[in-house]
Amino acid sequence: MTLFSNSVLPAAIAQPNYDRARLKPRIVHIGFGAFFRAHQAVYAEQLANDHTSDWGYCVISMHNGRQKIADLQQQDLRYTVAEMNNASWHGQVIGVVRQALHLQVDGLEAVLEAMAQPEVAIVSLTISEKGYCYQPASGQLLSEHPDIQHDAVNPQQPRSAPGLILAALRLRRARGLPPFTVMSCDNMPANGQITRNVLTQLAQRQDNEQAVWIAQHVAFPSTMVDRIVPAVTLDTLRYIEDLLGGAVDPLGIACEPFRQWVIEDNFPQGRPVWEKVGAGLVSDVLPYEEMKLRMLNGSHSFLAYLGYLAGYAHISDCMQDEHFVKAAHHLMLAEQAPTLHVCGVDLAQYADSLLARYRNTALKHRTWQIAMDGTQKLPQRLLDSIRWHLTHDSNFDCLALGIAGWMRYVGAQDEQGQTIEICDPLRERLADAVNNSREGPERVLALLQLDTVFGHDLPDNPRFVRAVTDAYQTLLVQGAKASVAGLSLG
Ligand code: CS2
Repeated sequence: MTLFSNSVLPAAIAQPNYDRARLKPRIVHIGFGAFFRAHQAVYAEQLANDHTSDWGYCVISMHNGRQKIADLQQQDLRYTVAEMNNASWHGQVIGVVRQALHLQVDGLEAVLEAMAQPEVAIVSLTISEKGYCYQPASGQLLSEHPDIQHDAVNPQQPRSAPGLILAALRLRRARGLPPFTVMSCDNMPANGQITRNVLTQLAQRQDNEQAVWIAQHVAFPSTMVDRIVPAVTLDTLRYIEDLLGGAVDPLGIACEPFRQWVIEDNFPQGRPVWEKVGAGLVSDVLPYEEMKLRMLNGSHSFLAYLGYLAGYAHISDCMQDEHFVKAAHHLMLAEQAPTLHVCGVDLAQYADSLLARYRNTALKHRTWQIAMDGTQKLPQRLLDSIRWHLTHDSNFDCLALGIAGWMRYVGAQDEQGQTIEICDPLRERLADAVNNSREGPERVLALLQLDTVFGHDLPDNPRFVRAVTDAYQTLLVQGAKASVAGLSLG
Protein backbone atom coordinates (compact mmCIF):
# COMPACT_ATOMS: atom_id res chain seq x y z
CA MET A 1 0.00 0.00 0.00
CA THR A 2 1.42 3.38 -1.03
CA LEU A 3 0.17 6.68 0.24
CA PHE A 4 -1.34 8.94 -2.36
CA SER A 5 0.91 11.83 -1.27
CA ASN A 6 4.23 10.19 -2.14
CA SER A 7 3.38 7.87 -4.98
CA VAL A 8 3.98 8.15 -8.70
CA LEU A 9 0.56 7.89 -10.27
CA PRO A 10 -0.27 6.13 -13.55
CA ALA A 11 -0.01 8.37 -16.61
CA ALA A 12 -3.77 8.07 -17.28
CA ILE A 13 -4.52 10.07 -14.11
CA ALA A 14 -4.64 13.79 -14.95
CA GLN A 15 -2.69 15.95 -12.50
CA PRO A 16 -2.56 19.69 -11.91
CA ASN A 17 -0.45 21.20 -14.70
CA TYR A 18 -0.20 24.61 -13.02
CA ASP A 19 1.93 26.03 -10.27
CA ARG A 20 -0.23 25.40 -7.20
CA ALA A 21 1.55 28.16 -5.29
CA ARG A 22 0.01 30.64 -7.74
CA LEU A 23 -3.47 29.91 -6.43
CA LYS A 24 -4.82 32.01 -3.58
CA PRO A 25 -7.69 30.95 -1.34
CA ARG A 26 -10.01 33.60 -2.79
CA ILE A 27 -13.04 31.39 -2.19
CA VAL A 28 -13.79 30.01 1.25
CA HIS A 29 -16.00 26.96 0.94
CA ILE A 30 -18.00 25.68 3.90
CA GLY A 31 -18.81 21.96 3.68
CA PHE A 32 -15.97 19.80 2.36
CA GLY A 33 -18.32 17.00 1.36
CA ALA A 34 -18.51 14.70 -1.63
CA PHE A 35 -20.50 17.13 -3.75
CA PHE A 36 -18.09 20.04 -3.42
CA ARG A 37 -15.11 17.79 -4.13
CA ALA A 38 -16.64 16.50 -7.36
CA HIS A 39 -18.38 19.66 -8.56
CA GLN A 40 -17.20 23.18 -7.73
CA ALA A 41 -13.60 22.10 -7.15
CA VAL A 42 -13.54 20.42 -10.57
CA TYR A 43 -14.59 23.67 -12.28
CA ALA A 44 -11.83 25.55 -10.44
CA GLU A 45 -9.34 22.84 -11.41
CA GLN A 46 -10.18 23.20 -15.08
CA LEU A 47 -9.86 26.97 -14.83
CA ALA A 48 -6.43 26.65 -13.23
CA ASN A 49 -5.30 24.02 -15.74
CA ASP A 50 -6.59 25.65 -18.92
CA HIS A 51 -7.05 29.34 -18.17
CA THR A 52 -4.28 30.39 -15.74
CA SER A 53 -6.84 31.20 -13.04
CA ASP A 54 -5.50 31.99 -9.57
CA TRP A 55 -8.78 31.20 -7.79
CA GLY A 56 -8.03 28.61 -5.14
CA TYR A 57 -10.07 27.41 -2.16
CA CYS A 58 -9.88 27.44 1.57
CA VAL A 59 -12.21 24.63 2.70
CA ILE A 60 -13.88 24.56 6.09
CA SER A 61 -15.80 21.81 7.84
CA MET A 62 -17.81 22.87 10.86
CA HIS A 63 -19.05 19.76 12.66
CA ASN A 64 -18.48 16.48 10.80
CA GLY A 65 -15.60 15.41 8.64
CA ARG A 66 -12.65 15.87 11.02
CA GLN A 67 -10.86 12.91 9.52
CA LYS A 68 -11.38 14.20 5.99
CA ILE A 69 -9.74 17.52 6.76
CA ALA A 70 -6.87 15.69 8.50
CA ASP A 71 -6.47 13.38 5.47
CA LEU A 72 -6.49 16.34 3.13
CA GLN A 73 -3.74 18.05 5.10
CA GLN A 74 -1.81 14.79 5.16
CA GLN A 75 -1.83 14.51 1.39
CA ASP A 76 -0.75 18.03 0.51
CA LEU A 77 -4.36 19.21 0.01
CA ARG A 78 -4.92 16.98 -3.02
CA TYR A 79 -7.42 14.23 -3.75
CA THR A 80 -8.79 12.18 -6.64
CA VAL A 81 -12.03 12.42 -8.59
CA ALA A 82 -13.03 9.43 -10.73
CA GLU A 83 -15.71 10.06 -13.34
CA MET A 84 -17.34 6.72 -13.92
CA ASN A 85 -19.65 5.52 -16.61
CA ASN A 86 -21.00 2.00 -17.06
CA ALA A 87 -17.77 0.80 -18.59
CA SER A 88 -15.31 3.67 -18.63
CA TRP A 89 -13.66 6.01 -16.18
CA HIS A 90 -11.51 9.13 -16.09
CA GLY A 91 -9.35 9.88 -13.06
CA GLN A 92 -8.08 13.29 -12.06
CA VAL A 93 -6.15 14.77 -9.16
CA ILE A 94 -7.58 18.02 -7.83
CA GLY A 95 -5.12 20.62 -6.56
CA VAL A 96 -7.15 23.80 -6.10
CA VAL A 97 -7.57 23.54 -2.34
CA ARG A 98 -4.90 25.74 -0.73
CA GLN A 99 -6.01 25.67 2.89
CA ALA A 100 -8.19 23.35 4.99
CA LEU A 101 -9.62 24.02 8.44
CA HIS A 102 -11.94 22.27 10.84
CA LEU A 103 -13.87 24.48 13.23
CA GLN A 104 -13.60 22.05 16.14
CA VAL A 105 -9.92 21.32 15.59
CA ASP A 106 -8.46 24.63 14.41
CA GLY A 107 -10.84 26.80 16.42
CA LEU A 108 -13.14 29.67 15.63
CA GLU A 109 -10.42 32.30 15.55
CA ALA A 110 -8.47 30.55 12.79
CA VAL A 111 -11.65 30.00 10.77
CA LEU A 112 -12.76 33.62 11.08
CA GLU A 113 -9.27 34.81 10.23
CA ALA A 114 -9.34 32.77 7.01
CA MET A 115 -12.74 34.24 6.11
CA ALA A 116 -11.54 37.76 6.88
CA GLN A 117 -8.52 37.70 4.56
CA PRO A 118 -8.71 40.68 2.18
CA GLU A 119 -8.33 38.39 -0.87
CA VAL A 120 -11.48 36.40 -0.02
CA ALA A 121 -14.18 37.45 -2.47
CA ILE A 122 -16.66 34.58 -2.15
CA VAL A 123 -17.90 32.29 0.60
CA SER A 124 -19.67 29.32 -0.96
CA LEU A 125 -21.72 26.65 0.75
CA THR A 126 -22.64 22.99 0.40
CA ILE A 127 -24.12 22.36 3.84
CA SER A 128 -27.26 20.50 2.63
CA GLU A 129 -30.77 21.86 3.04
CA LYS A 130 -30.83 21.39 6.80
CA GLY A 131 -27.64 23.44 7.28
CA TYR A 132 -29.57 26.63 6.51
CA CYS A 133 -31.80 26.25 9.58
CA TYR A 134 -34.80 27.41 7.57
CA GLN A 135 -38.40 26.36 7.09
CA PRO A 136 -38.67 24.62 3.74
CA ALA A 137 -42.36 25.47 3.35
CA SER A 138 -41.81 29.24 3.73
CA GLY A 139 -38.12 29.89 3.00
CA GLN A 140 -37.79 31.84 6.28
CA LEU A 141 -35.44 31.35 9.24
CA LEU A 142 -36.41 28.56 11.64
CA SER A 143 -36.19 30.69 14.79
CA GLU A 144 -36.85 27.78 17.13
CA HIS A 145 -33.86 25.81 15.79
CA PRO A 146 -31.58 25.25 18.83
CA ASP A 147 -28.45 26.49 17.01
CA ILE A 148 -30.26 29.64 15.88
CA GLN A 149 -31.53 30.29 19.40
CA HIS A 150 -27.97 29.91 20.61
CA ASP A 151 -26.43 32.10 17.89
CA ALA A 152 -29.05 34.83 18.36
CA VAL A 153 -27.68 35.55 21.84
CA ASN A 154 -24.07 34.38 21.32
CA PRO A 155 -23.03 36.02 18.07
CA GLN A 156 -19.34 35.66 18.97
CA GLN A 157 -19.58 31.88 19.42
CA PRO A 158 -21.61 30.70 16.44
CA ARG A 159 -22.75 27.11 16.06
CA SER A 160 -24.72 27.35 12.83
CA ALA A 161 -23.35 28.09 9.37
CA PRO A 162 -25.45 31.29 9.11
CA GLY A 163 -24.05 32.36 12.51
CA LEU A 164 -20.48 31.67 11.37
CA ILE A 165 -20.89 33.71 8.18
CA LEU A 166 -22.37 36.60 10.17
CA ALA A 167 -19.41 36.53 12.56
CA ALA A 168 -16.98 36.64 9.63
CA LEU A 169 -18.87 39.52 7.98
CA ARG A 170 -18.84 41.39 11.29
CA LEU A 171 -15.07 40.98 11.52
CA ARG A 172 -14.53 42.19 7.97
CA ARG A 173 -16.72 45.19 8.59
CA ALA A 174 -14.84 46.04 11.79
CA ARG A 175 -11.58 45.86 9.82
CA GLY A 176 -12.94 48.14 7.11
CA LEU A 177 -12.86 45.36 4.50
CA PRO A 178 -15.53 44.84 1.86
CA PRO A 179 -17.87 41.88 2.49
CA PHE A 180 -17.61 38.68 0.51
CA THR A 181 -20.32 37.38 -1.77
CA VAL A 182 -22.26 34.47 -0.26
CA MET A 183 -23.06 31.71 -2.76
CA SER A 184 -25.24 28.74 -1.86
CA CYS A 185 -24.62 25.58 -3.90
CA ASP A 186 -27.37 23.50 -2.29
CA ASN A 187 -30.51 22.05 -3.85
CA MET A 188 -33.12 24.64 -2.91
CA PRO A 189 -35.14 26.92 -5.18
CA ALA A 190 -33.87 30.51 -5.06
CA ASN A 191 -31.08 29.29 -2.79
CA GLY A 192 -29.54 32.78 -2.81
CA GLN A 193 -32.78 34.26 -1.51
CA ILE A 194 -33.07 31.62 1.21
CA THR A 195 -29.49 32.32 2.28
CA ARG A 196 -30.22 36.03 2.35
CA ASN A 197 -33.37 35.41 4.41
CA VAL A 198 -31.67 33.34 7.07
CA LEU A 199 -28.64 35.61 7.34
CA THR A 200 -30.58 38.85 7.59
CA GLN A 201 -33.20 37.39 9.92
CA LEU A 202 -30.56 36.00 12.27
CA ALA A 203 -28.63 39.29 12.06
CA GLN A 204 -31.81 41.17 13.03
CA ARG A 205 -31.95 39.15 16.19
CA GLN A 206 -28.28 39.84 16.96
CA ASP A 207 -27.76 43.43 15.91
CA ASN A 208 -30.09 45.25 13.60
CA GLU A 209 -27.43 47.61 12.30
CA GLN A 210 -25.47 44.66 10.92
CA ALA A 211 -28.67 43.36 9.30
CA VAL A 212 -29.12 46.66 7.49
CA TRP A 213 -25.46 46.65 6.38
CA ILE A 214 -25.85 43.12 5.01
CA ALA A 215 -29.00 44.00 3.14
CA GLN A 216 -27.18 46.93 1.54
CA HIS A 217 -23.79 45.41 0.80
CA VAL A 218 -23.83 41.61 0.57
CA ALA A 219 -24.72 39.79 -2.66
CA PHE A 220 -26.39 36.38 -2.54
CA PRO A 221 -26.33 34.92 -6.06
CA SER A 222 -28.49 31.84 -6.63
CA THR A 223 -27.10 28.77 -8.35
CA MET A 224 -28.31 25.53 -9.86
CA VAL A 225 -25.82 22.73 -9.30
CA ASP A 226 -25.94 19.28 -10.83
CA ARG A 227 -23.77 16.21 -10.69
CA ILE A 228 -24.64 12.81 -9.28
CA VAL A 229 -22.07 12.06 -6.58
CA PRO A 230 -23.05 9.08 -4.42
CA ALA A 231 -21.61 8.69 -0.94
CA VAL A 232 -18.27 6.92 -1.05
CA THR A 233 -18.21 3.24 -0.17
CA LEU A 234 -15.33 0.88 0.53
CA ASP A 235 -15.86 -0.52 -2.95
CA THR A 236 -15.42 2.93 -4.48
CA LEU A 237 -12.21 3.45 -2.54
CA ARG A 238 -10.88 0.09 -3.65
CA TYR A 239 -11.75 0.89 -7.24
CA ILE A 240 -9.94 4.21 -7.01
CA GLU A 241 -6.95 2.48 -5.46
CA ASP A 242 -6.76 0.33 -8.59
CA LEU A 243 -7.00 3.40 -10.81
CA LEU A 244 -4.18 4.98 -8.83
CA GLY A 245 -1.95 1.95 -9.33
CA GLY A 246 -2.23 0.89 -5.69
CA ALA A 247 -1.99 4.29 -3.98
CA VAL A 248 -4.57 4.88 -1.27
CA ASP A 249 -6.61 8.07 -1.35
CA PRO A 250 -9.17 8.14 1.50
CA LEU A 251 -10.65 11.27 -0.08
CA GLY A 252 -11.17 9.69 -3.48
CA ILE A 253 -14.60 10.29 -4.89
CA ALA A 254 -16.55 8.72 -7.76
CA CYS A 255 -19.16 10.58 -9.77
CA GLU A 256 -20.90 10.56 -13.12
CA PRO A 257 -19.22 12.27 -16.11
CA PHE A 258 -22.06 14.82 -16.43
CA ARG A 259 -21.89 18.14 -14.61
CA GLN A 260 -23.84 21.38 -14.85
CA TRP A 261 -23.73 24.72 -13.04
CA VAL A 262 -25.95 27.71 -13.70
CA ILE A 263 -24.99 30.78 -11.70
CA GLU A 264 -26.66 34.14 -11.19
CA ASP A 265 -24.10 36.68 -12.31
CA ASN A 266 -24.03 38.84 -9.20
CA PHE A 267 -20.51 39.02 -7.73
CA PRO A 268 -19.64 42.61 -6.74
CA GLN A 269 -16.29 41.41 -5.33
CA GLY A 270 -15.32 39.56 -8.53
CA ARG A 271 -15.50 35.89 -9.51
CA PRO A 272 -13.69 33.23 -11.53
CA VAL A 273 -14.50 33.14 -15.25
CA TRP A 274 -16.61 30.04 -14.79
CA GLU A 275 -18.23 30.53 -18.19
CA LYS A 276 -14.91 29.48 -19.78
CA VAL A 277 -15.33 25.99 -18.34
CA GLY A 278 -18.96 25.38 -19.19
CA ALA A 279 -20.93 27.08 -16.41
CA GLY A 280 -23.92 29.22 -17.46
CA LEU A 281 -23.84 32.76 -16.05
CA VAL A 282 -27.37 34.17 -16.21
CA SER A 283 -29.45 36.94 -14.67
CA ASP A 284 -32.20 34.63 -13.39
CA VAL A 285 -31.41 31.10 -12.19
CA LEU A 286 -34.81 30.23 -10.77
CA PRO A 287 -36.25 28.62 -13.94
CA TYR A 288 -33.20 26.31 -14.14
CA GLU A 289 -33.29 25.53 -10.43
CA GLU A 290 -36.96 24.62 -10.62
CA MET A 291 -36.39 22.48 -13.67
CA LYS A 292 -33.58 20.55 -12.01
CA LEU A 293 -35.22 20.31 -8.60
CA ARG A 294 -38.54 19.07 -9.94
CA MET A 295 -37.46 16.86 -12.83
CA LEU A 296 -34.21 15.43 -11.46
CA ASN A 297 -34.48 15.68 -7.68
CA GLY A 298 -38.26 15.15 -7.71
CA SER A 299 -37.95 11.92 -9.69
CA HIS A 300 -34.98 10.92 -7.53
CA SER A 301 -37.08 11.23 -4.37
CA PHE A 302 -39.96 9.35 -6.00
CA LEU A 303 -37.60 6.53 -6.99
CA ALA A 304 -35.86 6.63 -3.61
CA TYR A 305 -39.00 6.07 -1.47
CA LEU A 306 -40.85 3.70 -3.76
CA GLY A 307 -37.67 1.98 -4.89
CA TYR A 308 -36.48 1.41 -1.34
CA LEU A 309 -39.88 -0.03 -0.37
CA ALA A 310 -39.85 -2.23 -3.47
CA GLY A 311 -36.45 -3.63 -2.44
CA TYR A 312 -34.30 -1.72 -4.94
CA ALA A 313 -31.08 -0.65 -3.25
CA HIS A 314 -29.84 1.66 -6.02
CA ILE A 315 -31.30 4.06 -8.55
CA SER A 316 -29.81 1.94 -11.33
CA ASP A 317 -31.74 -1.07 -9.90
CA CYS A 318 -35.00 0.90 -10.21
CA MET A 319 -34.11 1.41 -13.87
CA GLN A 320 -34.28 -2.37 -14.39
CA ASP A 321 -38.01 -2.23 -13.64
CA GLU A 322 -39.86 -0.93 -16.69
CA HIS A 323 -42.78 0.28 -14.55
CA PHE A 324 -40.46 2.44 -12.49
CA VAL A 325 -38.87 3.85 -15.65
CA LYS A 326 -42.29 4.69 -17.10
CA ALA A 327 -43.48 6.24 -13.86
CA ALA A 328 -40.34 8.38 -13.51
CA HIS A 329 -40.68 9.51 -17.12
CA HIS A 330 -44.35 10.34 -16.62
CA LEU A 331 -43.62 12.18 -13.39
CA MET A 332 -41.00 14.30 -15.15
CA LEU A 333 -42.89 15.11 -18.33
CA ALA A 334 -46.57 14.99 -17.43
CA GLU A 335 -46.51 16.19 -13.82
CA GLN A 336 -43.37 18.31 -13.38
CA ALA A 337 -42.62 19.82 -16.81
CA PRO A 338 -45.98 21.67 -17.13
CA THR A 339 -45.21 23.56 -13.90
CA LEU A 340 -41.90 24.98 -15.25
CA HIS A 341 -41.00 28.29 -16.88
CA VAL A 342 -37.60 27.51 -18.31
CA CYS A 343 -37.02 28.68 -21.90
CA GLY A 344 -34.81 27.17 -24.56
CA VAL A 345 -34.54 23.71 -22.98
CA ASP A 346 -36.08 20.67 -24.67
CA LEU A 347 -37.67 19.07 -21.61
CA ALA A 348 -38.38 15.76 -23.36
CA GLN A 349 -34.71 15.47 -24.18
CA TYR A 350 -33.81 16.53 -20.65
CA ALA A 351 -36.01 13.75 -19.24
CA ASP A 352 -34.38 11.17 -21.51
CA SER A 353 -30.93 12.33 -20.50
CA LEU A 354 -31.87 12.02 -16.81
CA LEU A 355 -33.06 8.45 -17.28
CA ALA A 356 -29.83 7.64 -19.13
CA ARG A 357 -27.86 9.08 -16.20
CA TYR A 358 -29.89 7.01 -13.72
CA ARG A 359 -28.97 3.87 -15.68
CA ASN A 360 -25.25 4.36 -14.91
CA THR A 361 -24.55 1.12 -13.06
CA ALA A 362 -21.05 2.21 -12.04
CA LEU A 363 -22.47 4.71 -9.57
CA LYS A 364 -24.29 2.60 -6.98
CA HIS A 365 -26.38 5.54 -5.85
CA ARG A 366 -28.36 4.22 -2.91
CA THR A 367 -32.09 4.87 -2.66
CA TRP A 368 -31.56 5.08 1.11
CA GLN A 369 -29.12 7.96 0.66
CA ILE A 370 -31.54 10.00 -1.45
CA ALA A 371 -34.39 9.16 0.94
CA MET A 372 -32.58 11.02 3.74
CA ASP A 373 -33.85 14.37 5.01
CA GLY A 374 -37.20 14.10 3.25
CA THR A 375 -38.72 16.85 5.40
CA GLN A 376 -36.17 19.23 3.89
CA LYS A 377 -36.61 18.03 0.33
CA LEU A 378 -40.30 17.33 -0.35
CA PRO A 379 -41.51 20.95 -0.59
CA GLN A 380 -39.30 22.00 -3.49
CA ARG A 381 -39.20 18.61 -5.19
CA LEU A 382 -42.84 17.48 -5.10
CA LEU A 383 -45.16 19.77 -3.13
CA ASP A 384 -44.75 23.00 -5.10
CA SER A 385 -45.77 21.12 -8.24
CA ILE A 386 -48.76 19.62 -6.46
CA ARG A 387 -49.88 23.17 -5.59
CA TRP A 388 -49.66 23.99 -9.29
CA HIS A 389 -51.88 21.00 -10.16
CA LEU A 390 -54.39 21.88 -7.47
CA THR A 391 -54.71 25.36 -8.97
CA HIS A 392 -54.95 24.02 -12.53
CA ASP A 393 -57.23 21.14 -11.61
CA SER A 394 -54.93 18.65 -13.30
CA ASN A 395 -53.77 15.16 -12.48
CA PHE A 396 -50.91 14.50 -10.04
CA ASP A 397 -51.11 10.77 -9.29
CA CYS A 398 -47.35 10.16 -9.46
CA LEU A 399 -46.58 13.11 -7.19
CA ALA A 400 -49.21 11.91 -4.71
CA LEU A 401 -47.72 8.41 -4.76
CA GLY A 402 -44.29 9.95 -4.12
CA ILE A 403 -45.61 11.69 -0.98
CA ALA A 404 -47.40 8.52 0.11
CA GLY A 405 -44.12 6.62 -0.46
CA TRP A 406 -42.33 9.04 1.87
CA MET A 407 -45.08 8.56 4.50
CA ARG A 408 -44.78 4.81 4.28
CA TYR A 409 -40.98 5.07 4.42
CA VAL A 410 -40.91 7.25 7.55
CA GLY A 411 -43.16 4.64 9.18
CA ALA A 412 -39.70 3.04 9.59
CA GLN A 413 -40.69 -0.51 8.64
CA ASP A 414 -40.27 -1.90 5.17
CA GLU A 415 -42.69 -4.21 3.41
CA GLN A 416 -40.96 -7.23 4.96
CA GLY A 417 -41.28 -5.78 8.45
CA GLN A 418 -37.58 -4.84 8.67
CA THR A 419 -36.60 -1.59 10.39
CA ILE A 420 -35.71 1.33 8.14
CA GLU A 421 -33.04 3.64 9.53
CA ILE A 422 -34.57 7.09 9.18
CA CYS A 423 -32.17 10.03 8.83
CA ASP A 424 -33.91 13.36 9.08
CA PRO A 425 -33.53 16.46 11.27
CA LEU A 426 -37.22 16.01 12.21
CA ARG A 427 -36.76 12.32 12.98
CA GLU A 428 -38.27 12.63 16.46
CA ARG A 429 -41.31 14.53 15.28
CA LEU A 430 -41.79 11.97 12.54
CA ALA A 431 -41.54 9.14 15.05
CA ASP A 432 -44.11 10.88 17.30
CA ALA A 433 -46.54 11.28 14.42
CA VAL A 434 -46.08 7.65 13.44
CA ASN A 435 -46.29 6.22 16.96
CA ASN A 436 -49.33 8.24 17.93
CA SER A 437 -51.47 7.38 14.92
CA ARG A 438 -53.09 4.27 13.61
CA GLU A 439 -51.78 2.83 10.33
CA GLY A 440 -53.90 4.10 7.43
CA PRO A 441 -55.66 7.44 6.84
CA GLU A 442 -55.01 8.53 10.42
CA ARG A 443 -51.25 8.19 9.80
CA VAL A 444 -51.55 10.36 6.71
CA LEU A 445 -53.36 13.08 8.65
CA ALA A 446 -50.80 12.94 11.46
CA LEU A 447 -47.87 13.44 9.07
CA LEU A 448 -49.66 16.25 7.25
CA GLN A 449 -49.52 18.23 10.50
CA LEU A 450 -45.81 18.97 9.90
CA ASP A 451 -46.35 22.56 8.89
CA THR A 452 -42.70 23.34 8.03
CA VAL A 453 -43.14 20.75 5.30
CA PHE A 454 -46.76 20.98 4.17
CA GLY A 455 -47.68 24.52 5.23
CA HIS A 456 -51.35 25.00 6.14
CA ASP A 457 -52.81 25.16 2.66
CA LEU A 458 -52.16 21.53 1.70
CA PRO A 459 -53.60 19.81 4.79
CA ASP A 460 -56.66 22.06 4.36
CA ASN A 461 -57.14 21.03 0.75
CA PRO A 462 -59.56 18.07 0.51
CA ARG A 463 -58.42 17.09 -2.97
CA PHE A 464 -54.81 16.88 -1.82
CA VAL A 465 -55.64 14.94 1.33
CA ARG A 466 -57.79 12.50 -0.62
CA ALA A 467 -55.16 11.92 -3.33
CA VAL A 468 -52.40 11.21 -0.80
CA THR A 469 -54.66 9.06 1.38
CA ASP A 470 -55.78 6.97 -1.62
CA ALA A 471 -52.18 6.50 -2.75
CA TYR A 472 -51.16 5.55 0.79
CA GLN A 473 -53.94 2.98 1.05
CA THR A 474 -52.94 1.48 -2.28
CA LEU A 475 -49.35 1.22 -1.07
CA LEU A 476 -50.46 -0.50 2.11
CA VAL A 477 -52.61 -3.01 0.30
CA GLN A 478 -50.59 -3.67 -2.85
CA GLY A 479 -47.01 -2.78 -1.94
CA ALA A 480 -44.68 -0.43 -3.78
CA LYS A 481 -43.94 -2.49 -6.89
CA ALA A 482 -47.58 -3.10 -7.72
CA SER A 483 -48.59 0.47 -6.85
CA VAL A 484 -46.05 1.86 -9.30
CA ALA A 485 -47.04 -0.70 -11.94
CA GLY A 486 -50.72 0.13 -11.38
CA LEU A 487 -50.40 3.88 -11.97
CA SER A 488 -52.54 4.87 -14.90
CA LEU A 489 -50.17 6.94 -16.99
CA GLY A 490 -52.57 7.85 -19.77
C1 CS2 B 1 -30.14 13.59 -4.68
C2 CS2 B 1 -29.14 14.66 -5.09
O1 CS2 B 1 -29.45 12.90 -2.53
C3 CS2 B 1 -30.32 13.50 -3.17
O2 CS2 B 1 -31.31 13.98 -2.63
O3 CS2 B 1 -31.35 13.84 -5.30
O4 CS2 B 1 -27.99 14.63 -4.31
C4 CS2 B 1 -28.78 14.55 -6.58
O5 CS2 B 1 -28.02 13.40 -6.83
C5 CS2 B 1 -28.02 15.77 -7.03
O6 CS2 B 1 -28.76 16.91 -6.76
C6 CS2 B 1 -27.72 15.70 -8.53
O7 CS2 B 1 -27.23 16.91 -8.97
